Amino acid sequence: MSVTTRRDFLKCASLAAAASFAGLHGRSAHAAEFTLKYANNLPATHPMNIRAKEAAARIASESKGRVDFQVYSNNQLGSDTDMLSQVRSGAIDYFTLSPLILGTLVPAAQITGVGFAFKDYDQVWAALDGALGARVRQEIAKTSVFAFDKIWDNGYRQTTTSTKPIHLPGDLKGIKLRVPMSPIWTSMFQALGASPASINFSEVYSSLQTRVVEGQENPLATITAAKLYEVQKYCSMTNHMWDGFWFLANKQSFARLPKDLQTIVQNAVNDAAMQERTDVAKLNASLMPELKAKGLQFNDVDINAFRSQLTSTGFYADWHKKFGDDAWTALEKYTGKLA
Ligand code: X2X
Repeated sequence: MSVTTRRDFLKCASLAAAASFAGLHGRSAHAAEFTLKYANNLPATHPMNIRAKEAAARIASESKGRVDFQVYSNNQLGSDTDMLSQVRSGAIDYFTLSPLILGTLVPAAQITGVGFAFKDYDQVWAALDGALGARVRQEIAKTSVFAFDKIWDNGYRQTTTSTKPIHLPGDLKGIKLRVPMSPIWTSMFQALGASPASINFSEVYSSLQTRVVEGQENPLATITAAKLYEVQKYCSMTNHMWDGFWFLANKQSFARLPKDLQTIVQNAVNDAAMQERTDVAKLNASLMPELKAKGLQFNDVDINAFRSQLTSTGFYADWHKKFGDDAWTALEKYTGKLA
């Protein structure tokens, strides 16, 4: 190729550099127009990240390489507290977070985590994909982020300890139990008689390993993915709350995308959420034998005894007052009378 001017030379040099980079890293020589960072707190093996990576590939294909949707699993970009402030500022573009931890920014979002509220998944999805979910997303949208329509699943939470099985609320008395950073989580386990400690998920394994706390609570799929069975001995099937993850988007970042790319991203992510829900429900229903084989000792509990304790200690009455009659009525439309 004959070089006639300095400009031509520089153009040839940059094309040659891009071609060699592409050869080395297997990527197209053309960098994406939009690089989007999605972060979460779950291990790479959890269905959330499996499905998120599939969505990333779908977004790259449907946008013809214009969007590079990057998945940062397992607290790579910081703790939940860090990632929440990053998605609010736009340092990251997307972040999946429990409605209850989001409660530190949007108190009304905690309503979907009221103890023993949803009896089964039919009630959960009717509420979260219905008026209650819409109501919560409306509150979230008053901040610098908004939530995509379809919430991702975490599942029904079970209580594990390294010291003793939990059969009745009285067994929780004085138990140093890790809970996520959320007012309603702390309130509920105080009402049940435990000594809750608010710790980000990024510190849970080490806190259990060093006995800073003796127990925690999570769905079986999350317990398995985070290998918490290595530092816990008992798993009591309390099913004390359903929990999920709102897919939060920074508003300014999303607004910078042309409309066609916004649609591609939202459709791929919402479809991934629906697939992840199926994966997680299947896993939570099937992991007990595997966890038993890893040494976890299981027991069932009398759920009514726990529910009665939340009634008698005024937990339901207190949170009914905090959320207000309107929101509480919107919840009980799906759960039935709670107290
Ligand atoms: O922090 C937890 O326990 C986890 C992983 O379940 C949530 O993100 C709420």
